[in-house]
Formats: sequence, structure tokens, C-alpha cells
Amino acid sequence: TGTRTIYTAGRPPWYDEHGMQPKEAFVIGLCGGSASGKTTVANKIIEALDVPWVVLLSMDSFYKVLSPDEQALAASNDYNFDHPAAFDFELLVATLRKLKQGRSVKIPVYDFTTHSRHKDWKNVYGASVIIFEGIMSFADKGLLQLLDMKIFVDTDSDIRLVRRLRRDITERRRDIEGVIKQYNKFVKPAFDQYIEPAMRLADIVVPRGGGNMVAIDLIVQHVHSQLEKRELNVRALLASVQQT
Ligand code: UZR
Ligand code: MG
Repeated sequence: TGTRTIYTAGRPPWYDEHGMQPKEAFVIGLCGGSASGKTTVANKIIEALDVPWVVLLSMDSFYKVLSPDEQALAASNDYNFDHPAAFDFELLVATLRKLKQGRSVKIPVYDFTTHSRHKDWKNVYGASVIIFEGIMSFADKGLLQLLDMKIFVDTDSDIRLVRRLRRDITERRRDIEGVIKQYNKFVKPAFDQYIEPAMRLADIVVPRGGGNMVAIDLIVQHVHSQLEKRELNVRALLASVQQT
């Protein structure tokens, strides 16, 4: 009839009674150094996309649970959170694969004060678009295979350092010496060794981050055109179901 219904809550209407979705989600991977503006870019994309059912998945949820020894290291800023080994890639790949297939998943809720997972995990239904962001989001072969579009946010390191200082001190209640120590010991080497080299894996590099609206618009155009292609398949599928 030409009317378009926007669904804002509950289970997406295209699920069948088995909780399955007849199409794959479009998955965007967002990589970039710490405090490069990944979350801002993700939110700008979501806003400009203006489609229902977008899921934002952050790598921060998939930090490994620390042992007592590792917790002691973390307390003195001597644990390396900026290394691929700090992440539970196995759970991450399994979770993203399920989400992409349209199945609902449980996401761990990581507590950065105790470095453990809450007993209640967050329930997330599938979506038409999934944005997956993190400093090591291009660091695993299995993960890369799940990404339909890879975006790298390229922000100058001095800007990132200033933002990181401000964020860690005001939002994370850390002291300036600890933040600087961690930056020099872990954050900067991680950028040089693992993150910046991942830029060549990207389909699109966004200079400056969230303020780059031309880049955001181009990204959104691509996603819309990909969704349109998939939408056709859904309509065909629904039509065939209605005939039987
Ligand atoms: P981004 N991090 C925190 O310190 N606390 C959190 O709750 C989540 C993340 C740090 C993490 C890494 N290391 O350096 C960085 N530590 O944030 C990655 N400690 O997050 O991409 O938003 O900068
Ligand atoms: Mg972040």
C-alpha cells in the first residue's frame, strides 16, 4: 500500500516461529586507534541510516575475564588490554556469526572494575544492519570474513592522546600518571604494531572521524543500496510463504 512501518521495539517482524531470519544482516566493521572516534562514527552512521533494527556491537564486551594475578597487574596499569590476546575472539566470532544469521544472542556484560562478566548477559535480537567496532576488529581472520564493509577511522595520534587522557581521567576515574604510563607502554605500541597496519584491510578510510559527514553520507548510501538488494529477497520469500 506504500506505507512503511517503523518498528522500534521487540522482536523484528521478519522472524519466523523458530526465531530465524530469512536474510543475512549487513555487517559493518569499524576499526581505529583508541579514542579515534569509532563510537561517534558508528552513531552518526546509525542516525543517517535511519532504518529500524540496527545493532551496535562493541569489542569492549568481549574482554577476557582476568585471573587474580592478572587483576593485580591491571590494578597497577601493567596488564595489556591493547593486545589481541586480551580479547575472547572465539566467543566474539561465534556471537557475530549467529547475529549475522539473524539469530538472537547473549552478549557478555564486562565489568571494568572487577575485570569479570556480570552473571546476566544482554539479550540481543538480530538486525538488518550490525555495526561492530573495536581497536582489534580487523585482527582475526574469522572476524574479517563476517564483515561486509570495513571502515578505518584515521585520527591523528595527538588528538587521540588528548581525548584518551580526558576520557580516562573524567569517565574512568584514573590518575594522569597511570594513564600516561599505560598509553606509552601499551596503547601506542599496539597502534603501531596491530592497529595502523590494519588500515590496508579497510574498504574505506575516514580521516578525522565523526566530523567527516561526506564520508558518513557515502557509507550510508552504500549500506542503503545493499539493503535494497536484500529487501527484494525478503519480499520474494514472504510472497512465497503467503502463497502456501
Ligand atoms: P576505545 N578501556 C578501558 O580502559 N575501560 C573500558 O571500560 C573499556 C576500554 C580501554 C582499553 C583500551 N584498555 O585501551 C581502549 N584498557 O579502552 C579501547 N584498560 O577502547 O577503542 O574506546 O578507545
Ligand atoms: Mg570505544
